[in-house]
Amino acid sequence: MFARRCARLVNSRTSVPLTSFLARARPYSSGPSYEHILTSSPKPGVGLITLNRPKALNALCSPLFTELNDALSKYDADKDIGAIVITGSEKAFAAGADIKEMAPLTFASAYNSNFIAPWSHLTNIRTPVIAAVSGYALGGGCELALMCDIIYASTNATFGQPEIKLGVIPGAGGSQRLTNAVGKSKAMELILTGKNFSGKEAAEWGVAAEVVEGGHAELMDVAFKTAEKIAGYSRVATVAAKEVVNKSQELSLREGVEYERRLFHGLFGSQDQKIGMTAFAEKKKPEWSHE
Ligand code: DAK
Repeated sequence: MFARRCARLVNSRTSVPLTSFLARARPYSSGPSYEHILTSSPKPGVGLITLNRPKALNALCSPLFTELNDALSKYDADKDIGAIVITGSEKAFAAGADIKEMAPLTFASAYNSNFIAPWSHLTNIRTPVIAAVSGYALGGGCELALMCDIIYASTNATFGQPEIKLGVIPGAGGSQRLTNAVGKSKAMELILTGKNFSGKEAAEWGVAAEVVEGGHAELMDVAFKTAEKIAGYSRVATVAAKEVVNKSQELSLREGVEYERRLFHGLFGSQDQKIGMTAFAEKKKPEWSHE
């Protein structure tokens, strides 16, 4: 099964340089066979989700989102997984929501079916999620990356919110999350003109944590290195750290600082606080219990 999936990946237009990490990858054992994504665990504690609709530049159709959400939920519930990486191909992270699926929609059909509501599921995932972006991350693809906790971009990454060119506006949080990242004036310029921005600009403007020189393989190396590092810490602490940083986007400074302090106090009830601080005092490597 996995060999077949890998072959599909090699033969597709994704041109992911597989040798560096898939040789060590294990299929995600409890994962079902997906049609539009690939899942594996290429490093200890790391769950990888590769968007895999190469012919449509990974356009985010509803079935893809159903699979993505399923894989995210399974990784989130897996005690062996401490970080998740979402990526696409060298050419496209995701070129947006599937325009061909959206084109015939009416208000009634979109409203009645709650079209694209499942998009926000990613924001409920408690495990840290890294987006590794090569190629196009447009519209919903850019919004998907913005929902992740850390973005790494390759030098060939092309971000943008081009919805204005289609007669609509960002619909999956782009107007809010992009504005939080780049500020109002720059976000207005990007969203009102629909112009793209590069991986280098994404890093300069704070959208991405880093732009990685080289191709997709180098990008994945950086993403895996960070994911493995995060997965090597106490899950109790990493989940709490993610939660408090996210609160900074929603609460006032005073409320956020109080929230952080409460959670900090709460961590003294965890086994891993004792394990981490005792290991430091004894000059040993902590063996986390994740409890
Ligand atoms: N949807 C469907 N198919 C797409 C697609 C997309 N977004 N992007 C590309 N494709 C398909 C193309 O149609 C083409 O298919 P075939 O013709 O071969 O069958 C194939 O992928 C290759 O594309 P191109 O031939 O166009 O490739 P190029 O290299 O020439 O151009 C491109 C690459 C990325 C510049 C171009 O494909 C492009 O401009 N794509 C559209 C980008 C875009 O406008 N994206 C934003 C879509 S709107 C919501 C949540 C989210 C959203 C809305 C609501 N709610 C929660 C309510 C999101 C909206 C959007 O994302």
